[in-house]
Amino acid sequence: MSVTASDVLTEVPESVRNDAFVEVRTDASIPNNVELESDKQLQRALESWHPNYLGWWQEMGPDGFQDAEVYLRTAVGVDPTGWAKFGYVKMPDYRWGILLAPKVEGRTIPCGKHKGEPAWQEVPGEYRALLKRLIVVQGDTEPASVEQQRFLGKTAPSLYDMRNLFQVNVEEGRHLWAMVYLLVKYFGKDGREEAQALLERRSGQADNPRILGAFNERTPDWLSFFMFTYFTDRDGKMQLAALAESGFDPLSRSCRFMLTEEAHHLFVGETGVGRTIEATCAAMNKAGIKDPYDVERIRALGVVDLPLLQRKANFHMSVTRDLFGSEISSNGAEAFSSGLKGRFNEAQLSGDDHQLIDAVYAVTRVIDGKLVDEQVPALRAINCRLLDDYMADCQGGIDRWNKVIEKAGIDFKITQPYKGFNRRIGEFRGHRLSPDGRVLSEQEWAANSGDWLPNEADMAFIGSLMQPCMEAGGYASWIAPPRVGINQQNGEFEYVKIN
Ligand code: BYC
Ligand code: FE
Ligand code: FE
Repeated sequence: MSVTASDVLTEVPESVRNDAFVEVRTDASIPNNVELESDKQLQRALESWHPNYLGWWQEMGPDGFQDAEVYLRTAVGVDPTGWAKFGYVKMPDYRWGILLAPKVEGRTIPCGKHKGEPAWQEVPGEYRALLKRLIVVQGDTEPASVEQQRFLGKTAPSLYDMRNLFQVNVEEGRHLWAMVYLLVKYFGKDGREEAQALLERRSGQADNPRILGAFNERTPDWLSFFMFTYFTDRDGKMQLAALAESGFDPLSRSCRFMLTEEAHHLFVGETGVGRTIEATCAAMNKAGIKDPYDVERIRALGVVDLPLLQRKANFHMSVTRDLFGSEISSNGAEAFSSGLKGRFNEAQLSGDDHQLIDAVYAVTRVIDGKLVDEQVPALRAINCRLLDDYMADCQGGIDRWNKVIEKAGIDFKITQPYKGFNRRIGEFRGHRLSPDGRVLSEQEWAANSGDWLPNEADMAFIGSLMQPCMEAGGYASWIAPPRVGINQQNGEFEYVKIN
């Protein structure tokens, strides 16, 4: 499971892969391929934001380890086969750059009312507010995730994992830069104010929280981190893919390049959960435990029982599904019909008018306590469709996790809970649904939810496992080593040199 270009590309949607190489100015004060040097006003605005960003990084970025030498990749180009270079870097010295995927000559708006018109190179005036809102919401999630993951370094199960955490963190920082570039370049004073506000909101803080729900939840342990990077970074993948279809070309190009980095975040999540499962199955087999529900004995082995993994997955899946917004949404319709945001793989969808004028889409609703599939105008169901595509996209890694369990001869299967399970946004809000899709009474929910979502004892147990392992080549009891190192490094490689 090495991070080769081809592995990474399987996570990057076909329609957004890059095909041409564009020179990146890596020597500039802000590395970029957007000719920053030729726009002095923009350069000054970004240079004045830079120290505030670094201040935020010091205050809210990884706690500790800021002096450690971390084996990180840095984006130095936008060619998918050779865009990154690896080397030891102290995180505050990371070269956060502004990188856009190459311009596609003659690109047109792929969907909505303006379909077929040349893609916008400037902000379309009539959609300014909506476009800014989409960029701000996207931008807000990036620093939020860094804040959520802030304390994890101290309990890293290995230097390899610690390095992956910091890699994800610096790249989420770069994603913030990507959105700030768009705000500052294209939205004048408003944009500069929004860029500043992105450094002021704080994940989980009551008086100035991050915008979207899942980004105010805690990521208190490594299992949460792996579930987050598998499930929540995958919302990132889907939303970035939808924004990569934007008729506003600078946003499209930004998101196309961000997707290249996103693939590694998903890899960290998938393999992190996968290695946790591997350690559990190996320990169970060694101890001769066949029953995955023999929880007390399994936990005594210092590994995570599979039912607990399922509950953690249930939690992360449900809060992430909320990130798609209401299934039926006029905002969603507006974003699509204006051409600011497409569907997943929009340009590849054949047999479709890309305008959805008369199209309908089935949305499941709860009506009189029953689940009913209703045909809704497809435009208004755009969020629902992206959510459905997301759920399909989640399944691949889950199937691979189940293969590990099956191979170990253990009778257990990780599944996706029903779409409406534990939802706070959209059609299922205010209803209680079981993971197998039954509408429940409040009493039934209260009696069972502890079996479906992590309970206090679960979280305390996971907490107790979070003992750091910081010698090169060593791993905590609950997680198996990776098959292959980062950039083909060997098993003893010192991914983080802690001074
Ligand atoms: N929590 O019509 P509605 C990533 C608000 S992740 C709180 O239902 P809409 C990453 C909504 O803002 C990808 N509020 O939905 C991952 C609206 O408020 P306003 C992030 C919510 O607007 C890991 C109101 O409810 N990118 O990159 O069509 C690590 C009614 O909204 C929530 C994007 O999301 C919620 N869950 O859709 C690092 C792409 N859901 O405006 C990074 C950009 C909805 O009335 N954003 N609301 O005050 C969008 O496309 C849309 O804003 C959303 C919401 C899909 C998020
Ligand atoms: Fe991101
Ligand atoms: Fe990410």
